[in-house]
Parts: sequence; C-alpha cells; structure tokens
Amino acid sequence: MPDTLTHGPSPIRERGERLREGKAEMTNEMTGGEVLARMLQAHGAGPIFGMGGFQLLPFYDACRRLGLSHSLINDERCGAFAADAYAKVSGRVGLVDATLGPGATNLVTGLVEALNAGSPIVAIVGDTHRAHSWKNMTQEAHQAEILRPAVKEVIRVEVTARLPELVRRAFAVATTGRPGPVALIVPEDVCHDTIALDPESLTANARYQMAPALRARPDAHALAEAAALLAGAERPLILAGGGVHISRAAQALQTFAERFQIPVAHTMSGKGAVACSSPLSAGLFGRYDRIANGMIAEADVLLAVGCKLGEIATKRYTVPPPGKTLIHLDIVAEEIDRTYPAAVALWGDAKAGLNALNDALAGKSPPAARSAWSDEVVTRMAAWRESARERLESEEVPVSMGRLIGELNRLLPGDAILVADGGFAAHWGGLLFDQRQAGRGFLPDRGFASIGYGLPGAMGAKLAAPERPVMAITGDGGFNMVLGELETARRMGLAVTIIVVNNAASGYVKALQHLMYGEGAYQSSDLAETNYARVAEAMGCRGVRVETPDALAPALKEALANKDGPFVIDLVVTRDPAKMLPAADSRAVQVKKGDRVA
Ligand SMILES: Cc1ncc(C[n+]2csc(CCOP(=O)(O)OP(=O)(O)O)c2C)c(N)n1
Ligand SMILES: [Mg+2]
Repeated sequence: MPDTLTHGPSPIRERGERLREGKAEMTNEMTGGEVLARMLQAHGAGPIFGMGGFQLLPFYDACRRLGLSHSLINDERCGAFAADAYAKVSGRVGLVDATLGPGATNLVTGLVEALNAGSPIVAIVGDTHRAHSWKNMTQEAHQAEILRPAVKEVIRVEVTARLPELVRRAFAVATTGRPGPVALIVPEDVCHDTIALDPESLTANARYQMAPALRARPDAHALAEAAALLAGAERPLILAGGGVHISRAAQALQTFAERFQIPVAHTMSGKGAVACSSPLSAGLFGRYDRIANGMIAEADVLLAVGCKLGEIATKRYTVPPPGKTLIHLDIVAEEIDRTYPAAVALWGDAKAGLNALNDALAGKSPPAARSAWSDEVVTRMAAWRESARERLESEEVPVSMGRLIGELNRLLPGDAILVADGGFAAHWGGLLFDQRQAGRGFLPDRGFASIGYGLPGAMGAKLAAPERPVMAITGDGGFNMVLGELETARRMGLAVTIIVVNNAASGYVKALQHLMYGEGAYQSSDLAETNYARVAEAMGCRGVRVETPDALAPALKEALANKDGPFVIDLVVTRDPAKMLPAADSRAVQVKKGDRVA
C-alpha cells in the first residue's frame, strides 16, 4: 500500500527534493520569447523558418540557447510554403515566424495555401510594443485584420503569463477539424517581458502535435445508408481528394478499395490515395484525366472522400454529370452539398469513416457485376498507357514535358516525393506521374495554386522526410519568384532537386493568349532567356542544363545520387505556346464562353 505521507503530492517537499538534486529554484525568470521557444520545444518542434526583426529577438535568442532548429528564410512567404510542405509530408505542425508588418503580410500567400489545403501550421508574428502602438510605430499595420481571413484563427497574446496556454491553443486549433494555419501574434513587450515560471510547467498536450489530432466517426444511420448503397452498387467509384492524406488514410482507403473491388480516381492532391500502379487506380479526374471522367459518367454510386469537389476536380462543375448518386465523406460538414448534391452525407474523418464503412460492409460480398467493372480499369488504363506512350517517350527537341514525366516514372524510387509548382507542373504531374507507393508522394500546392512553391516546398518536404529523395518541378517564372531560397537550401545543406521547366515564358498565360487571341497576340508573358544552371552555380549549387531528351536520364541520375545541397536541372522545353498545354493540342481546342480549357 502506498505511503501517502511519503508519496502524496507536496509542493514543498518537491521543491526540497529539487534543491537536493541540484536543480534550480522552482521558478525561473525568463523572457516571453523563451517561454514561447520552450513551448514549441515541448510540442516537439520541427524546423522553424523565419526572418527576424527587433520584436522577436528574445525568441530567436532562446531558440539559439535551447538548440531549436531555426533557419533564416529569405522571404517569409517561402517560410510559410516550406512549413506547409513539411506539414503535408509529416502531418506534424509546420512552424514559421515573421516580424510585424511586412513580415506578416509576406506570410499571407503561404498561409492561404495551408488554409485551403488543410495543413497544420503555427505562424508566430511579432507586433508593436503596446505602450506605443497606433502612434505611427515603424512597420505598424492592421496585421491581425490582414491575417484573419488567411488563417483558421488569429490568437494575440495580451498577457505574458498566458503564453503557455495560448501556444497549446494554437497547436490544438491547427491540428483538429480540418487542420489549418494559426497566427500567434506576440507583441514586442510580451516577447521582451520577463516572467517567473517553472520551466517544468511548460508542457504540451501530446495529442495536438500531429494532425489529425481527433478523429470523428460519421453518424451510424448515415453509415448504414452508405453501406447499403455501396453493397448494391455494380459500378461504384471512389473520388479521393487531398483529405485522404491529411487524415493519413491512404492505407485504409487502399484496403477498403481492394476488399470491395472499388476503383479509385483522384484529384491532384489526392494522388497516392492508392498507388498509381494499382489495378484499381483510375488516375486523375476533373480538368485533365486519363480514363476517370468516363468512368465517373458510367458509375452508379460515387464515394467522395476528403474531396471538396472544386473547380478543377469537377472540370468547372461538369464532372460528375448531374444525377449521380453521391456519398460524400468529409471532415468539414459545409463542404458536403456545396458543389454537388449528396445522397448520403458522411460527416467525419476520412480514415475513421472508411474504417467504419468497412465494418458496416462486413460479410457483404459485392454484386457479381462488380468484378467486370473493376476489370474495366485495367483494360482502359492499358489502352490509355498505349495512347500516352508517344508523349512519355517523346524524342522531341526541345524536350517535352511528357518525356520529363516519363523519365521520372522510370527513375524515381517508389518512396520519392515529387513537388509540383502551381502552374503547368501540377497538371502535367497530376496527369502523367505514376506514384508507385500509396501515401503522400506527389506534392502540388493546390490549396492556392500559387507559383513559386516548388523550391520552398521541396525544402519543407526534405526536412520532413530526409531519407526520401525529393524533386520539384517548377516553371521558370515560379522559380524567378523564389530563387533567393537557393541560398537558404544551400546554407541548410538540403539535397533537393529542382527541375526548372525553362520555356522563357509565363507559359500557361502565353498558351492561353495563343488560344484565345491567336498567334503572336502575347502580352506580358515572355521572360528573358536565362540559364538557370548557371544561376545555380553562381549561388554555390550544382546546376546542369538539359537540352535534349537523351541528356535527361543522366542528369536525373546524377541528381538522385547527389547528397550535397540543392541540384538544379535547367530543362529547356518548347517555346511554342501551341504545344504547352497538358494533353490538349491548342489548335484543336474550342473555347466555350464561360469555360476555360485549362
Ligand atoms: C502568384 C501567382 N501569380 C500568378 C499566377 C497565374 N499563373 C498560373 S501559371 C502561370 C505561369 C507561370 O509561369 P512559369 O512558372 O514559368 O510556368 P510555365 O507555365 O511557364 O510552365 C501564372 C502566371 C499564379 N498561379 N500564381
Ligand atoms: Mg515558364
């Protein structure tokens, strides 16, 4: 029986024991910045990107003393992009900080990516000293208002002693529901303040270090309805979105699909819901597809999982065609019925929902016609592969995008991560890249589709999975936006490969101008001819220019073997705007009023 006198809680005795053990007093004077740093540490902080200013200096100093991984980024937007990619790959909370004013506003694009894509991020933002605010303090702005629509929650710390509680709150908000970014605003006087705190009271709730922190099962009645529909379906199809990866549900989805022979089509963000090599993979659906849009039209029951059914996924709201029976599983209730009416609404976590459906269908075998339907995927995909061969193996000079993806399909190991920038890269990659392993292996920034994500995205992905090869495809325009981060990647020794698709143009825009206004009618869509391999070399990185298809494989192999900092492949591709659109010959495409071809 425990001796309560000896073992019961007693602050006085504990204090005596600590003193005997040589530990410091129960309370330590520390700055608000140190409390913040210690709280991040308690939450198992991964890499933090930031660019300092006066206001957060005590935080920076505490990061130094505590040995946190904090790195200077050259543009706060890229810090948010890197944090987003880190979160997307690891499921852990991405961390970024910025000084007040321009630092805060520079974060916005990256934060909206995280908001729309469901990435857990805590962004620490400095602010003015409250004794002087609103007296034309330097760099002062209505930053909370600017940040508010870009994040799930703005939390402003008004009392230094509340820092531990509010950091815990920031992590909880970032990792629950649909995960997302939280702005934690720390005024200068809070960060520079000193406060007496017991360092051991600076604890985290382990639950909120990763997303999804909490999982909700959909309503039992709705599950039974969905199970009945799926059990009777002869031609069911799963539509997988990025939510599958946010929920870390790829394995559950693959098991479910295999068990009930249900083919799986995916959005760009949902690639990897099942391996692209799976006999059940129907590939990309929506704006571009291999075979999936046709199968959606023929399906009798659709199960959308973690998928918002937005513009690109639905080919501007024409896929699926009207009248389909849709079961919609999503963690955000208001996504259900937003763009397509759901016959059954499954409000809950993707993984928990799939497991629950699995249970509800236990003992039920699919109708006999199901296997003919799932066999169709294999037959149609084989025919598609045959039709795509010319593109994937193209000998065209300059090198075609199809050939690039063909080489990546051949050479990338199964665990590789391919980051795709916001322009063509995501469409080409989404359509043609064959990810051989289920899980998050294709990383486009489809939350906001900003160009410039490729390089910082690759950096964040590499930090999340140092053992996996990471390559990014970016346009030259996107790369121009962020190339200062080559310096960051080099300083950090990040062995990432950046493939710059060099068409000396804002190619997507030029291709659309070509299509809509005719040959030669280009406005502000040309870029100066630039050799990005030389740029990389001048910045102390490896750079290789590729101008012919046969030079591509050796360059990619060299890049894969590289372990020393960034490696840039400057890939010269067509300058003909008629040839730039993925899977569409601009000369044959008809532009319908109100629609867009790409
Ligand atoms: C921040 C931002 N500005 C503008 C756009 C619109 N946009 C989409 S693709 C594209 C062209 C980008 O050029 P580049 O990065 O060279 O890629 P390319 O299309 O030439 O392959 C532009 C401007 C965008 N997506 N993001
Ligand atoms: Mg370009």
